[in-house]
Amino acid sequence: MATQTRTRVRRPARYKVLLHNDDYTPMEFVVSLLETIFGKGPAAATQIMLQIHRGGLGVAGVYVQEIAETKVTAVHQLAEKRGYPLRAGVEKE
Ligand code: TYC
Repeated sequence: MATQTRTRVRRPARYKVLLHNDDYTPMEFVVSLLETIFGKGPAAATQIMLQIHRGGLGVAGVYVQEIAETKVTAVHQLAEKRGYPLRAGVEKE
């Protein structure tokens, strides 16, 4: 009888995209980023933005690494274009 090799399925690690609070980025800009880059609806986007505004940090979304890093780049590009100091980063879940 043939030897059977069982290979376990590994789910890809997931990464949180974190947004940081600052004093200069307008609230509406953060809400629009959460809608356009992270696919949140207006209510969820507003909630996340306020959580960041009050708590200093918040999770915009959770993705596999490459997608998470692409989202961070998109945030930085849009913020830079407008001259806002918005910071974003990824953290392994
Ligand atoms: N604190 C900003 C303000 O009062 C709003 C803000 C929210 C900025 C979330 C960044 O990630 C952020 N305009």
